[in-house]
Amino acid sequence: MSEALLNRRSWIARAGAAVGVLTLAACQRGQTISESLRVSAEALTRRSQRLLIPREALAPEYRPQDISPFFKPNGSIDPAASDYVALRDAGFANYRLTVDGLVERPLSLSLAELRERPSRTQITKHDCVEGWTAIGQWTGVRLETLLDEAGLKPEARYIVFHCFDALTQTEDGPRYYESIDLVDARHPQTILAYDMNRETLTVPHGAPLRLRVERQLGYKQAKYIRRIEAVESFEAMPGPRGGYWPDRGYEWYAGI
Ligand SMILES: Nc1nc2c(c(=O)[nH]1)N[C@H]1C(S)=C(S)[C@@H](COP(=O)(O)O)O[C@H]1N2
Ligand SMILES: [Mo]
Repeated sequence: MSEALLNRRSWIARAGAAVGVLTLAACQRGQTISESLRVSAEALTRRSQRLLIPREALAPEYRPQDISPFFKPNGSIDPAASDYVALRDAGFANYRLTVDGLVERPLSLSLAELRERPSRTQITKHDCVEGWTAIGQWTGVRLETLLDEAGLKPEARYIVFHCFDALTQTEDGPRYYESIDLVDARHPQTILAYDMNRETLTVPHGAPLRLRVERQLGYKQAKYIRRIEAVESFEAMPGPRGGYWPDRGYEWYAGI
């Protein structure tokens, strides 16, 4: 068993012990057992990862033979925005990733330039709130590499991913975006992937570049990234709660 899995098991054991203590405490306050269990289960999901599992911990990684034969493309699978369509029709030869906002040296990088940088490959499990999972292999450049190259200003606290697609699949619908904090941004498994399962990322899976932030749920894995922006607060983001789905009621921190 990998070290990550072993570590995860011992956190789960500690988390279980914490539930026991919380449940006992709640019962002593006169709550019913089912009420106290519900309360303590909520407390566990909300706080366990922050308190019991270090945010820096690695997500489990799998073996090549574990890769799912089918990985469901989900959400946007064929963006209609004209700027995207033009890039796609030219094989993304003219694509450039912008890294800007609260940085000392804004970057504008072609796919070839992204591929020249050190890469990381990881086989991980993707977990969608719709109730499916799939294991895939991702190769890309670590987000931290780009942030260090651009030089984050001290005020920078969140990283926003601006995408090409509108989930309505229309030309002018609200475009998808997501954001993460600097703990996740600097996490070793947080990469901007240009390859999936040893092949160039396809359009349904987010070509030419998509985020993998492996300690969080599927909707945080922004596809079709056009711009990465460092900001100081949620006020500087496109919507009120820091992401396309968070703005529609999902958790901003979607830890798994
Ligand atoms: N830009 C963009 N990113 C997105 C989405 C989307 O619709 N647009 N859907 C999200 C959801 S809900 C999931 S489960 C994953 C799906 O990734 P996949 O298509 O590679 O399976 O992408 C996420 N990232
Ligand atoms: Mo999802």
